[in-house]
Amino acid sequence: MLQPILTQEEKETLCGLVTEAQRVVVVCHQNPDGDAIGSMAAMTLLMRRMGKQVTGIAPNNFPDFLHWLPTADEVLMAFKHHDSVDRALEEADLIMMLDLNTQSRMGDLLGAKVEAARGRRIMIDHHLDPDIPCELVVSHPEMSSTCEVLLRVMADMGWTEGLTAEEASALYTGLMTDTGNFSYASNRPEVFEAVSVLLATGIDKDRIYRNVFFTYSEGRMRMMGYLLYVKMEVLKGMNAALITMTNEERKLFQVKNGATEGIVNLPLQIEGMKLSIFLREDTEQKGLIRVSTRSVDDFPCNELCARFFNGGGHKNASGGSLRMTMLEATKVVKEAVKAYSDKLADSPPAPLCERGE
Ligand SMILES: [Mn+2]
Repeated sequence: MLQPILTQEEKETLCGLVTEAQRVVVVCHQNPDGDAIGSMAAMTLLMRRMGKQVTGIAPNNFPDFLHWLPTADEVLMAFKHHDSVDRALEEADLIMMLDLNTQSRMGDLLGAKVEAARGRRIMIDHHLDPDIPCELVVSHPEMSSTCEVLLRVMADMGWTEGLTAEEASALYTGLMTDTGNFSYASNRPEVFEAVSVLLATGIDKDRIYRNVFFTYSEGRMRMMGYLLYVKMEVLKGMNAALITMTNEERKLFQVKNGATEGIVNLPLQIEGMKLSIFLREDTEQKGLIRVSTRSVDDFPCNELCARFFNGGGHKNASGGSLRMTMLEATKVVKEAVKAYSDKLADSPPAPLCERGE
């Protein structure tokens, strides 16, 4: 069984906020992912089950592979549905912020509108350092996803009584996408207890997997094959790989914007690989090369990107850009890899688990 995460006082606060609210707005972060849209969908369905009027608002568009989620097609976009967004926020008694910890994560436009709204606020999230004044903050950075936090909140409140398969499929999507289908951030046994609760509603998790991950176009699949077979350069001895792609090459495959998403992750599947770098020509600005980097373990992509690629980000995932030709950018990559040779070149493997004393 799922252990409680809310105190008695928090339960009473949440119960009061929900009971007194008639109109609820649910918001998520910019460039929404499966956890953002999944938690919004589940919360929307839950609040409707409790008789509330609910409006979902996202700062901007989300990927096509999330549109099958229940209620996803009614989500308002702050960047284009100005009037309906203003009206929903004006009328909201309660604003629920999901999968975000700071105002900036909603983008300037929606962030300012939410700040100005008079409704009371709840945050449910799993990012470090929550930083928005709220009546109730439920923040659990140790958890896999906001969807996991939300399910635990629902269980504490007794709202999982009558949990529907639609709600469960939305929550499962967030758990699945934020853990790379349970390949990271998912070692806690509670993750699988949560999954078990969701599966008990009869959802088809295999179909959800296909809906989200098996959605490439034929062109995207062939482009991936080409980039791996023809364009991937493995920097021997450095455990690093480089893939480059020009706009000329992109045209060969007639792929949509966003089709290069995820390409940078692929070389890390080679045994022992520590760093992967992907360079692509920007589709709009001539002479601009976009840089994406990914690493495993302790290799600091953010530091590398700040030093060589005018960028930054997270330790294992960062990006930047260079104003130069692809040939020149390739040279910068090789210099960068050389500068980090002490961290990249072969060393004895780390033990899988610490030995007890
Ligand atoms: Mn998340």
